[in-house]
Amino acid sequence: MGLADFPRYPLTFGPSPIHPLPRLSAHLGGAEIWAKREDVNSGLAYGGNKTRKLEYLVPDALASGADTLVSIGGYQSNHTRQVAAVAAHLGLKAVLVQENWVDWPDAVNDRVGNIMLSRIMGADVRLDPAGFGVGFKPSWEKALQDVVAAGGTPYPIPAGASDHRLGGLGFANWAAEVAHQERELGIFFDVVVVCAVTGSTQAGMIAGFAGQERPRRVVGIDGSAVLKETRDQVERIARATAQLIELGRELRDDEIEVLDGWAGDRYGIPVESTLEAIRLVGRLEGVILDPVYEGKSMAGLIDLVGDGTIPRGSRVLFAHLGGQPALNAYSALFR
Ligand code: 5PA
Repeated sequence: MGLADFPRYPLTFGPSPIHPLPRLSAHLGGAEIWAKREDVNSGLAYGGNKTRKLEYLVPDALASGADTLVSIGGYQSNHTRQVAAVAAHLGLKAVLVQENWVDWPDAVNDRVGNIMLSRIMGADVRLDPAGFGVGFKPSWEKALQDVVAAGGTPYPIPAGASDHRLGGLGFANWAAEVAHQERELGIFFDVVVVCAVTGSTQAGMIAGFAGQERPRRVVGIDGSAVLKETRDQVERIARATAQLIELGRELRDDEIEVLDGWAGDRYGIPVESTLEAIRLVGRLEGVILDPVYEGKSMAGLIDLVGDGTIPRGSRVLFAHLGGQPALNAYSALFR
């Protein structure tokens, strides 16, 4: 079975836009930087990378007869907000376990931004004091049991829709979409830069690009501050996805590239380079990045272009995966 044989339930507007970032490129003085915009990919609650992943989970959820999507994330999870939106769109219920992944002192961290949007969309939002971790949690098991006890049928969606058989397909499809857009534009991106946390975004890209004729680098920037675990997630999901879409060969180790140095010490806490990247891209391009994910991957891109690791003359595609609603919980940083 190839990728095209998997059912896909459209939740996006279509191919997400690709455009150059000319003032950022000139400022960095090396490679030519472009962006592909998952932050504007859908009309469902601001979209984002999870909306694309969910396009491949929804047919499975509907086929299972589920009436409730159950998922998990931090208080300011973008993923759970997208699950809430998709549930509303489909007329399903959503139960969301929102854990205290980030020890962030903002007084409205559990009230504004993503979590507020999920509440507006009618999700059953359950705050839980557990800390960061993308694995399977007791609170999540309990949420599933509660749905069953109430006579419902849950469909479990793990953190970031990553540890799910179909979790890598959305971004394998993204890779095909990029190739199509390249043909239309008559250009080629040598390097893709993407933020990695639960891993299936980068993993799907790797599996998808691996089947294309012309090789390119897919550089993951760790946003978790636990490089080994992030790399393990990306590798495991990339290999499983490659097998699922019948790539026909094993992925090579050098195809799995996750770099650290921009996450700081802790997931969810921006560092100086994050804030500089957010301000720079805001001021030069009018493009908004968040302090948890995209500000960190952009900080990585800026340094890799600046020090020549991404050589002059390269054309770089920054995967903008969304996440701006969380900015509302970080207002103190921009006063
Ligand atoms: C997230 C994830 P992966 O988890 O697929 O590696 O993607 C990282 C990522 N950018 C990058 C944005 C805006 C993201 O939201 N967010 C998680 C969430 O709960 O929102 C899964 C962690």
